[in-house]
Amino acid sequence: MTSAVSPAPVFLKDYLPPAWWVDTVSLDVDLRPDGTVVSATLAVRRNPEVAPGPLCLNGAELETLSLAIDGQSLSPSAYTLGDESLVITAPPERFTLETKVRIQPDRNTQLSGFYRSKDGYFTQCEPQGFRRITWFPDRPDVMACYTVTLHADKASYPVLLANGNPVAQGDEADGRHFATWVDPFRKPSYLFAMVVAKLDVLRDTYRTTSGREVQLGIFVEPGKLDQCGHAMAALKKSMRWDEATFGLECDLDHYMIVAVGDFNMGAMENKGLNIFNTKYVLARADVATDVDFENIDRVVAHEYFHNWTGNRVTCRDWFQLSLKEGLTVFRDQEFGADTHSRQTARIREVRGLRAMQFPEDAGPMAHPVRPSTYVEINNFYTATVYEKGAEVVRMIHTLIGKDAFRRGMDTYFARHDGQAVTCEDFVAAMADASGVDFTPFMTWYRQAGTPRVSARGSYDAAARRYTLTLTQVCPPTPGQPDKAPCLIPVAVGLLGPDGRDLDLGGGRTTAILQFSTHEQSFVFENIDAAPVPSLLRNFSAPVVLDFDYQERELAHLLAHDSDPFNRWEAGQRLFGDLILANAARLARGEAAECPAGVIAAARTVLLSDSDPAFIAEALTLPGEATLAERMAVVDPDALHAARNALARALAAGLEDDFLALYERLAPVGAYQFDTADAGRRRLRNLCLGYLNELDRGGYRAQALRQFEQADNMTDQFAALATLANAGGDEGDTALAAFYARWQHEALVVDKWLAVQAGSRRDDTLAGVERLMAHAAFDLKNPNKVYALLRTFGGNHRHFHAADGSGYRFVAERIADLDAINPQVAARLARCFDRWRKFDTSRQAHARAALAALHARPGLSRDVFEVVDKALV
Ligand code: 0A1
Ligand code: ZN
Repeated sequence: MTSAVSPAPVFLKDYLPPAWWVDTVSLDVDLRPDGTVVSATLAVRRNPEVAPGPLCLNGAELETLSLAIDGQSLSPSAYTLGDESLVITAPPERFTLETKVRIQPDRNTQLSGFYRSKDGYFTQCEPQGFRRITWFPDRPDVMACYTVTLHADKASYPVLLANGNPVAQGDEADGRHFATWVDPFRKPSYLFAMVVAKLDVLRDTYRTTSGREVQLGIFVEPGKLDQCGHAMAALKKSMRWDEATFGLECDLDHYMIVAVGDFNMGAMENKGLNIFNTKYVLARADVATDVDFENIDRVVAHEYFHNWTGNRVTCRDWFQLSLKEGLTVFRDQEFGADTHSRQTARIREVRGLRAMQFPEDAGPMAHPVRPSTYVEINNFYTATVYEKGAEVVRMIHTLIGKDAFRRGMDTYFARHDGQAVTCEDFVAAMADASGVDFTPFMTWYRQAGTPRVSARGSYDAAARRYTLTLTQVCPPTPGQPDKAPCLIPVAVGLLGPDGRDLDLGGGRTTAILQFSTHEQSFVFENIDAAPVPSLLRNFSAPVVLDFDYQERELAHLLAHDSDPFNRWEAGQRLFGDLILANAARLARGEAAECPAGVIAAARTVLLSDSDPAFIAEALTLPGEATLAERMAVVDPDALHAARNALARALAAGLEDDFLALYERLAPVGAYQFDTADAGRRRLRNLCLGYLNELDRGGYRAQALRQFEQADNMTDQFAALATLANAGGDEGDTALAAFYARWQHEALVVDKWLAVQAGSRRDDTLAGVERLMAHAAFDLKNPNKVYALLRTFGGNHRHFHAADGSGYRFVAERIADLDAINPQVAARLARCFDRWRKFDTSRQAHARAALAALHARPGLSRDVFEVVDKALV
């Protein structure tokens, strides 16, 4: 669908190198009550490799005060000034451009550019926020050295930070002060950052292997220093890990992390001055869960790793976003696997991929890892670019092995340090270092959609031969009706009747098949008995794999597979198949069933001596959004009821085991965040959750006791979540007590909002509507919006309510929010991605809600793109 004012898309094929380079940037930033005056001095020179042309600078919401070239004020005939562009028609070959603008950070509710938050002023420049600070060729292939001087009132804003090293500071008249920072590294404008605020700081130092001392600082809201220790430890761990794993050292004298409560995303890797959402910095046992602690490790590492993969080597243009994001997610995943548990890390990655990226890849916003067109780049910070991008890097790692991958990384940095490059450059480094031809692999970067692989096995007893035949298809996606086959690494093992791995030749128990055509057969010789195949071990490729497993084969894999991922996977298939079959039964008015074999298989896992974290993952049922992808027409009520029915059946069948385990796993000693303890807590809380499926007052009382007595947020919140989903009054009691206790901890209030928005209770929408008016909610704060509204949008049964109430409610909130913060509004609009998978009545409600949104005058480009594509 298009409208008369459709914003124009941008295309990768139109990329042209910049006609002008900027070598140095000097910024003087003066914060005054009537706005901030930014004076910029740019050393500009013509790019000799490009045909001469005008200098085009980007800007947005800038009040231009003056323009000069080489000290001479620009004559009006020399330039064209628009709202969002400044074109200097025929500048000299090399010149100094001076511009002076006023900006209004206090009115900046988009949180892009320079904006006000509670404790001061902060920046967010990726991808196109720098143009909201000053006129600039705001594209990542223009890299410059920056010097920044900040001036502000000293008492209100004692902290003045920018990228690089502090070189001067001092007092000025009228109680003001200044600081000058010089960043010796050339960088694209999206990595620029400055902070003018009142903050406390936790300082530390780090010595690199080569002996360089780095000053570390974590800046947070006054009074929160006791919540910074974990992030500081994570930073130092990440630095050590990158040295040990990739030989990459920190190149900076100062590495600062600043936490801000108003932030659109998780965190930002600005050179030497990372700016983080408080959610990924602040943690203390009583306010943060084990999952929060682990996420902080991952996000701190992610931003630190960007210093090499993103900052030292950056992206030529925004189509290459996955060059830095896919690779950096892969690196943070590996860090997480090495730091915590490799097997549970992989399970969680895949669970996340299936819940978020697979639906994206099957919906109206589907795009390749390296998109070829976009309307609004902010809409492309997606699960596909990040998580599928990481899977693509992981497949390269699988195909060439760890050592060649390391050589590929070395080659990449040797070739491209200091450059802005493309995904092809990265793959070429891997190809050259390994000697492998990656031409057939490039489909993964170009093609959207999740390939579907079907496997068939046949065993020839006389020939002692097992033949595995694989076929692949990739469904059409917007703009890509016909798909080419992908090169898919399929890791395969064969389990013998005793559950042991068969020898696939030379003692190997896992083979990596390179599956690259529509259909291919792979033959395994010397196989003595019909095996059960263990396919796609460790999830070796981001595909959907179909194999017609029997229930007993899945139970065999669940009990014996030497690949822990596939043990988990077997359980997910067993549960998923049963839930879908039961959803169909319930929709026909029949009762749900639970075969004894499924209960027995679950008991075997529960009572096994596996790692508790693994047991918990194995007994966590697949999510509704993930299962919905397997239904031709989604019936969210039947799906929800079928999933709950299985949970109840498992609880009834394993009640004594859950209870015994709950008691056996009771904490010994005070809380500490540690992988093993976290695993035990996770399993114990899973037992509590299952017991409460039985809807008994005694188990609710037990949950309430845990809620009241816990010395840590993990156990307290798990009990709260159990009660908030259960019947009885205990949920309301706990919710009220939780808010009374934590109302002054913003991040804990977010949990309180989310647990209500995600609740199964029948009156959830009414509750969310009430919470919109609660003092705890604020539509201007992204974390609050994500906690309440996006969680509701992910509440499968309530968002997709048959009467359309969920759709109408969320669509109206998107409209309200669009006037404040288009990026966050567009993220919320993604809740509508899968509306076409539902019945015609729900579709009619969703279409009406989307059409009303689409018709609104003044819709942002961000929301327009999402809604327009949803309606196509
Ligand atoms: N590069 C950051 C993510 C990020 C992207 C955009 C932002 O604002 C619009 C903020 C952060 C990362 O990958 O961590
Ligand atoms: Zn990133």
